[in-house]
Order: sequence, then structure tokens, then C-alpha cells
Amino acid sequence: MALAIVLAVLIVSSVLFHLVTPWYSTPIASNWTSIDTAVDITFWVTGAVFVAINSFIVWALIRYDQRKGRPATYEPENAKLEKRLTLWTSVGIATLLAPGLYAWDKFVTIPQNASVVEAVGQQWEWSFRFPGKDGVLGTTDPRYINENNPFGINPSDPYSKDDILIESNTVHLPLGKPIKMVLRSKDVLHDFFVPQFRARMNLVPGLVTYFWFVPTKTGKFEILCAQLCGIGHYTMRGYVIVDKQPVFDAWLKKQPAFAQATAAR
Ligand SMILES: [Cu+2]
Repeated sequence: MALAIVLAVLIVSSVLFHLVTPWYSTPIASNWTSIDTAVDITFWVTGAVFVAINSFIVWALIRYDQRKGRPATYEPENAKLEKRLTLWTSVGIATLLAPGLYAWDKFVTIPQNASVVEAVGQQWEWSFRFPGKDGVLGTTDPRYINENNPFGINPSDPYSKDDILIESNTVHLPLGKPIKMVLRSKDVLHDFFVPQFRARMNLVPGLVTYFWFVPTKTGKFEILCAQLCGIGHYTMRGYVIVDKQPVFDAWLKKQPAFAQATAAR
């Protein structure tokens, strides 16, 4: 009986905690409402199963408590029950998977009109690169990385000349435009994560990874590195400032291109 009471308290307090907790997601500032929907549906399905299974245990503990003169019975097979359990488990799993697959399908399909922005991670800072007027990022190679070329940009690639370099942990992005965020790491695993954008991706040394999103609110949003990337991991922060297009254009114009930056060094 004591266990039944403990379980009943656990069910009620878990549901209440979920309803009154202040720790909900921050308000969304991107197009990824489908990811929030997938998370919400997961909460509903797992919450309902949690309540149903634990309530059943509470009921069974009370209903079938040990009593004198009531022998235990053994029922090895119950085809009807097993069919029902298989059906409802399948329905539950499909409900959990479907919204995630729907969101993932969109996540891996980059819109044709997305503009490219590169984020480069290293222990423990961020820097950024825009492709310039030609819309194409110049190629890079770790061999080119030196004091004068921290991005490792190929100096003989014609596409690299007009690349715009942001050697700061703060980057501006235009409101309402799809952005393909291309990610590179100079050393270890990092992860580009802005909680308000919901989407995120690892930076993997030796690979170029990417994801996309549309900023839907102007404002200043914090970038967190979401991989434990060494002793200074907690300092690896930055900011995305989402501006209206004219403000963004004015900001971008002031940033140095690769050709200018190397000439100035
Ligand atoms: Cu990091």
C-alpha cells in the first residue's frame, strides 16, 4: 500500500511540475515551429504513457494486494491482451516518430534562395564569413591557416577575394531570409546553438557541416557552444543580431573583405 501511495504522489507531482514549471523553451525566433511541435507531441505521448502505466501499477497494487485465502494465479499467455498492447505501442511509436521525420525532411532540404554564412569555431571563440558579391565562399584548407589568414582561405581562389570576414563573436543576419549556416571547426568538436532558433549542428574538424533557418524576430540572441570542447567551453559564446535588411546591409558594408584584410596585415 505504501508503494501505491508513493507512486500516486509521483504521478500527480510530475504532471503538476510539468504544468507549473517556469523552465519552458524560450520564445521561438525562427521558422522551426515543426521542431517545437515534435517536442510537444513527444511530451504528450510520453506523458500519457507515464500516467497510464503508473496508474495501472497503483490500481494493480491495491486491487491485487496479498490477502489470506486468495491464492495467486498464473496466466502465461493472453493473446487478446498481447494484440492490444502491440497495436497501441505501434500507434504510440508512430506518433512519436512521424512529427520528427516530417521536421527532419524539411531540415535537410536547403531552400534554393538561402544565402550562405559560415561560422568557424575554435577553442574558444567564434568567427564568421560571408561570401561577398559573388555569393560563393572561397575554398579553404587548414594548411593556409596562419596569423595573417586565420580562416585558412585559399588565396589563389578567385571566389575568396571578396569574402567578408567577421573576426568577432558577434554576427548580424537579415530578418526573414533563409540562411544556410555552413560550419567549420579548427580543432575539436563544437556545436552552433542559438536556443531561440531551435535548430543546431555540430562543427566537426575535417568536415563542412551545415543547417538552415529563417530568423523571424529582430533582436540579439546568444550563441552557445553545445559540445563540451575543453576547459574554456563555458566562455565559447557569441551573439547573433537579427536586423531588418537595410540595417543589416549597412553593417555588412563596413566589414572588411579578405583581399583588404590580408593587405592591411
Ligand atoms: Cu566549443
